[in-house]
Amino acid sequence: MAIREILTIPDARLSTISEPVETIDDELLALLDDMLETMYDAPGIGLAAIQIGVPKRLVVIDTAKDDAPPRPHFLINPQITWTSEEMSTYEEGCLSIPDYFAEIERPSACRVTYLDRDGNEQEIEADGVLATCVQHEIDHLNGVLFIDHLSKLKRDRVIKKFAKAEKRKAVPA
Ligand code: GNR
Ligand code: NI
Repeated sequence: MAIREILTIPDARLSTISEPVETIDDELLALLDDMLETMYDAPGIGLAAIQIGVPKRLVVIDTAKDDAPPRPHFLINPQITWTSEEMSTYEEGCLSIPDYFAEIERPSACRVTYLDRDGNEQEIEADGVLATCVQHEIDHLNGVLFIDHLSKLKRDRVIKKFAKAEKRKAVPA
């Protein structure tokens, strides 16, 4: 297992639409393990493969409380099959947009189908933080970040701030 580097905005790779996984082999399982280790190390409650530069439709999630035993979920080719009409607002963050948080409105509950590590079809119905997190991660697979749900004005302000910080790193004063 290895901790991989997490891409941050304005890295253009984060806008990639990720490709479905065709075969679950040892290499793919090792990638899922790296994703989980990288997520726990960050720490975060979810991670999509594109965040470590791999454009495959893979997500890892663990929303268990810090004092509870770990409960990792591995989602291969996840698809949202239902969303509630009821919406809820959650303060979201993203490991690819460090130290920035904003309230985002999404469906309060959703159903998701996916393949697990053994290639078995699974379906979960999620609500609360899990529903928010699953939708946030599936957005990543489609090249969408949570700031894309903000007004253009707010989004551009965030991107500009990160682009400036990047420049300062590239050209030390
Ligand atoms: O760690 C994370 N926390 C979080 C909080 C609220 C809504 C979504 C998330 S996901 C985020 C990790 C991440 O960037 N996953 O893509
Ligand atoms: Ni994210």
